[in-house]
Amino acid sequence: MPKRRFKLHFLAAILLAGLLFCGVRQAFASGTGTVAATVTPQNISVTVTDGSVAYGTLATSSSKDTTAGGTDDTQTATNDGNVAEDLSITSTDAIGVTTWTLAGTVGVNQYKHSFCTSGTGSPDPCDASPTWTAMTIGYQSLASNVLANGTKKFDLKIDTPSSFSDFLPKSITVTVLAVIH
Ligand SMILES: [Ca+2]
Repeated sequence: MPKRRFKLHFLAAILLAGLLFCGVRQAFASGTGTVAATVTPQNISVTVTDGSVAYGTLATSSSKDTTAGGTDDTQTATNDGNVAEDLSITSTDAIGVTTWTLAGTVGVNQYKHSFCTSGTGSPDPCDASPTWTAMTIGYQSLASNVLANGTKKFDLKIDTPSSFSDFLPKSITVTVLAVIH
């Protein structure tokens, strides 16, 4: 056998032995196990449909609501997040030239804006014997523990001021806030 060829064979044998040695060593010196982990990003979200109420043109010291006996425009808050939520509600003043201040009673340029979630009506509970709660600038509880994809129906009611300083339209924003239950 030429010397050079023998050397190559010898080298190959060493490499092969090395590979075998490593493979054997690995098989006996360690092992692995796995954990398949998943995570879902928490989403806290709420939508209100249809999200628009028009009370129309109203006289002083009058009221109008969104029940079947009023504008028949019950609103639905939907938990479109992926965790159970608590919902709360607030109203602004009525803005436009002379602001109507939100209050628990009506007065001069002072109005009341209420919400209802309970009554004896069906399918809209507030269509009969509604329980109204005057909204405030701060949030008040609208619903507790609304499950993901769950809904809460509510109606709104306005009581107009005892006197007006102007006769131009007023804009009000009602906001529903969702926090994790
Ligand atoms: Ca509407």
